[in-house]
Amino acid sequence: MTIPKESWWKDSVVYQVWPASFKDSNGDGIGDIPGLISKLDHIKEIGADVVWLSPHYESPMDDMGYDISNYNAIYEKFGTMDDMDKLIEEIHKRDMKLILDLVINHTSSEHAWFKESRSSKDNSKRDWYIWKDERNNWMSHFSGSAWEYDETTGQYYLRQFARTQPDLNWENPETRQAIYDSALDYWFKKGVNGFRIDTAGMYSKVQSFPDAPIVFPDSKWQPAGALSNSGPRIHEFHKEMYEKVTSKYDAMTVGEVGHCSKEDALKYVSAKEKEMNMMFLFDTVDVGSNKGDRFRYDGWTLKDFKDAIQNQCSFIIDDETGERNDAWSTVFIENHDQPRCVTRFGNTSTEELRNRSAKMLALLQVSLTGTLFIYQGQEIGMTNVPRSWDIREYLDINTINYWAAFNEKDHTEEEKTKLLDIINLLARDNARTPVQWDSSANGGFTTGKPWMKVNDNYPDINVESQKNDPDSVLSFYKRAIGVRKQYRDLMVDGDFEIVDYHNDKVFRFTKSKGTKKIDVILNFSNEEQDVDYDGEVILSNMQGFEGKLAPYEAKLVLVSD
Ligand SMILES: *[C@@H]1O[C@H](CO)[C@@H](O)[C@H](O)[C@H]1NC(C)=O
Ligand SMILES: *[C@@H]1O[C@H](CO)[C@@H](O)[C@H](O)[C@H]1NC(C)=O
Ligand SMILES: *[C@@H]1O[C@H](CO)[C@@H](O)[C@H](O)[C@H]1NC(C)=O
Ligand SMILES: CC(=O)N[C@H]1CO[C@H](CO)[C@@H](O)[C@@H]1O
Repeated sequence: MTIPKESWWKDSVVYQVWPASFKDSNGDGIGDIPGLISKLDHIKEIGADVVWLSPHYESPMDDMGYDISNYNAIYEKFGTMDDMDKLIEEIHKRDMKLILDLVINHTSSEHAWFKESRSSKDNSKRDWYIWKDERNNWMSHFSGSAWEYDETTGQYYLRQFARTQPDLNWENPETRQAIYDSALDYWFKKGVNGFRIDTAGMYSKVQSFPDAPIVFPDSKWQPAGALSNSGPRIHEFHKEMYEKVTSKYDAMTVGEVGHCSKEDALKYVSAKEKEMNMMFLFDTVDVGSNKGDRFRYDGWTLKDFKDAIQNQCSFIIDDETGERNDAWSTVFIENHDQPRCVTRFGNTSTEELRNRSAKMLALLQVSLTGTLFIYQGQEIGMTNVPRSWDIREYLDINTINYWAAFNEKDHTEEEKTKLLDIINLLARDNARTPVQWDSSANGGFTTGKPWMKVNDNYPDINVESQKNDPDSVLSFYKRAIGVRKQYRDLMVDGDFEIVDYHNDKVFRFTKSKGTKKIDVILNFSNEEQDVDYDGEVILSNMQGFEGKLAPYEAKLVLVSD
């Protein structure tokens, strides 16, 4: 089967829901599926075509649901299987599609498969996980050894994340089939339309499990790197999953592969490889940060930002011929692991600039090539948490561990303040505060006590107040997505070209297709400079034009041929 050239997922606008913080329906302070159903019309009105639901499965929640104890059950605080069936029905009723998170590198140690596997060395599922007498030097992504000693049988099991997240043994065909049946087929049969594939590059490990090369001389444990990332059989596994499952449905698949070269990335997403449709590239959201440690941050420049966007848009161009290749790209600037874009890349110093820069970033996003992903709250310009919040309000395990490790050593007040500034700018917690629905208590997210504090600015920034205001960020997102759909060939699929790469104040680029062209001008500066354009403005975050743009002013111009 070949993928049709213009597949539905290319044009789709995907709206990501992180269920714990979306909408609570029963007052327990945690978002849930009935809450999500009650807000589907909001998602539809923005212009979204697909809902991506972050993990909703049964889980002890050691890692916010990325530790699944049953692929065919729902985390009880999020609702029931009936609620989930209803969600699928209600989404389809609105002519939208649903994709789920697919977490199959590991399960929770509470999963029935692992309970059996650990029970004895001759259990029939022993080989479904990775057991060894001796451990190598691999490091867990959540610090320490990647191996956990299990007293029951006196062996170690591999767990590259938390100790309660044992890695599945993909070498065993029976295990793979069970994963396909339980984690994928079960949900396809219920009518879901695809998956966002977590840690999609990690399933195949070098089977001799050698020690990893030493990159941190001061540590006993070393990153497994290529011994477990894009390992020897990874493409065989993805091809099998495609052939046996995803190709049987008209599915959308988007992988999280982490950092890899374009050449390696294309092995996953080139259509002829028959593996997955597209993957996330992290260049834009990582600008200014060290790739292995986001809190080592030096600030970003507009040139870095342009480079990142260039990489993302030229992902579908063959470097040698300059022609289109057969891969597809993604566009995103927020997700559950990123801070809020208006704080990170815009300007929140005044309400006026905040509104304007949120709209400028919206205009940028809708103009870029690939499938567009929007994260809950982005559409109303939700911001990072205030700098004045106590560090104890941050609940993400990543932030908590980082701050604890930092404080084990001596630091000056100045160094502490600097790290707290960076945490406030970049922590994942910023994306995880509850969605601000209205100006009632807790932003209308819950009638109870929210599991995480609601951002104090909810009286100013909320869905209700923006819904009927034609000048709001929300109204702008709706309009911008409408323009993206109207000029689909240029905006979703046009050829991207930066006009003034060396300008560090203005980001100007064109998108073209045949003789048609749009000119996008974004003012990231506060400095005097004239600008000229030729054509009809079809989208702008400000009225009028006087030879120069205001700070954070953005214009999308349809160039006349
Ligand atoms: C935001 O704009 C204000 C007013 O022009 C300026 O003083 C400030 O430096 C800007 N902040 C950022 C982060 O660019
Ligand atoms: C910013 O947008 C909000 C929401 O639409 C609106 O209430 C507010 O008046 C705007 N502020 C300014 C200064 O434009
Ligand atoms: C960007 O905004 C600044 C501040 O208003 C202005 O001086 C400058 O001319 C603008 N740049 C362009 C290219 O219009
Ligand atoms: C970006 C992302 O979703 N990362 C996830 C990768 O997988 C680990 C373990 O499943 C999660 O903890 C991360 O959140």
